[in-house]
Amino acid sequence: MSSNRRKKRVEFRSNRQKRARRNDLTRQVHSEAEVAEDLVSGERVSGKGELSRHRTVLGDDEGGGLRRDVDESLCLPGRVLSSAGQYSLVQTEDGVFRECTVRRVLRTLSRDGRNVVVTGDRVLVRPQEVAGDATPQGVVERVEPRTGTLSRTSQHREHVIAANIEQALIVVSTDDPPLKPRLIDRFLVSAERGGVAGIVCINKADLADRLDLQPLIGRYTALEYRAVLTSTVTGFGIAHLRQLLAGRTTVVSGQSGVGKSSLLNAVQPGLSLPTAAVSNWTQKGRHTTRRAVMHPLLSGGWVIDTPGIRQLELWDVRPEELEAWFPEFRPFVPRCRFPDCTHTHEGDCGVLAAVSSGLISLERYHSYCRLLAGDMD
Ligand SMILES: Nc1nc2c(ncn2[C@@H]2O[C@H](COP(=O)(O)OP(=O)(O)OP(=O)(O)O)[C@@H](O)[C@H]2O)c(=O)[nH]1
Ligand SMILES: [Mg+2]
Ligand SMILES: [Zn+2]
Repeated sequence: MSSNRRKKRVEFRSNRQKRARRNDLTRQVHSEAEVAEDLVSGERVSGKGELSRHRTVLGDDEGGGLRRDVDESLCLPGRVLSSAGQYSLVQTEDGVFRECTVRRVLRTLSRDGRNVVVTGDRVLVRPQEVAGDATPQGVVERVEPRTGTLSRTSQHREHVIAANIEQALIVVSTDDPPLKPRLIDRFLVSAERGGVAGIVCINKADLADRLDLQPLIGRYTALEYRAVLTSTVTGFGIAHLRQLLAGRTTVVSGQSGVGKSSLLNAVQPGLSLPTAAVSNWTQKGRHTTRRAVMHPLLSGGWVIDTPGIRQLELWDVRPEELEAWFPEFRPFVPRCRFPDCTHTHEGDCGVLAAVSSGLISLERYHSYCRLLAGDMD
C-alpha cells in the first residue's frame, strides 16, 4: 500500500472517531473511567528500526525533540498528561487542562509518526477558541527535546512509554502473577538505556515469606539500585515507597496485575486509580490500566501509571551494547582479552572471571546471557 493511501485511510478513521476519542481521554484522566481503546490497534507501522537508528545518529530528532519556529507569544508551555492516537491531554502553565491535537507538520517531521507526543512530554500549546463552557482545546505546536525515557519495542517499532522521567519504578509481585526476577533485569536494562534510574519494587509481600525475598532484594541493593518490598494489603513498605517517589517524576511499569495502580493508590489515596483482580494473567487484553497517565503527587513530583506489559521487548539495544546496561560489568569489561568479547565463551574474559569469583551475581549474569540470546523471558 502506498504511504499516501495509508495516510488517507488513517485520516478517514480519525475523523470518524474524533468525538468519541476526545471525550474518552478527558474522562479517563479526570475520573479514571475505563476506556476500551486498544493502544496496539492505534499503532502504525512504517519504516525499519535500522532506518531510525541511522537517522538518530545523524541527530534527526534524537530524544523526540521536534523543534521548529513557532510564535511563542501565542503559546503556553505545558505537560502532556496522557496521549491517545491523535489527541493529547495537556496541562498548560495556567493550570488549565486542554485537549489538544498535534500540528500536522510535527507528525510529518517525526521519524515514525507514532511517538510524536507521549505522556510526560513538555510541549508548547496554542490555545484554541471554544464556545462557552466547552472543554478547553489547543494545538501542540512544539515538542521539547526529551530527557529520560522508557521505551520498548512493539510491532517492530519503538514505543516510548513515557518521557522526561527521572526514575522508573519496576514493579513485580511475589506471587499472582508469579515472580519473574529476570523481568526485573530486562526492565533495568531498558531504564539504563533511557537514562532513567531504576527502582525495584517487589509487591504483594503478604503473599510470601519475607526472608525468602532477601537474596533477591540484596542482589539489587548491592548494585546501585534502590529496592523496596511492599504490600498494599498490610501497608508494609508503603511509607518507604512514598519517600522514594516524593519530588520526582516516576514512571511505574511492570506486568499486568502486579499492583502498580494499587501501589499508587496506597501512596496517595486520593488518586483513586482503578484496580482489578484478573484470574488468568496470560490472557490478552485484560489490562485494568489502559494507557499511560501522569498524576501530580501531593508531596511534589509526578507519577505515571502505565498499562501492564506482558513481555518487555527491548528497544534499540544491540547485542554488543548490552554489557553497557549492566553497570556491575563495567569495571571488568576492560580486562577481557578480546575487544569484541561477548562474555559467554571467550577465554581471558574479565566478566566471566568476576562471575566465578562472585563479584558479579550469577543470576544477573544469566539475565545478561538470556537477553543476549534474544530470549523473551
Ligand atoms: N495480596 C495482594 N494483592 C494485591 C497487592 N497489591 C495489589 N493487589 C491486587 O492485585 C490485583 C491487581 O492490582 P492492580 O493495581 O490493578 O494491578 P496493575 O499492575 O495496575 O495492573 P494493570 O493496570 O492491568 O497493568 C488487584 O486485585 C489488587 O487488589 C498486594 O500488595 N497484595
Ligand atoms: Mg493498573
Ligand atoms: Zn568478556
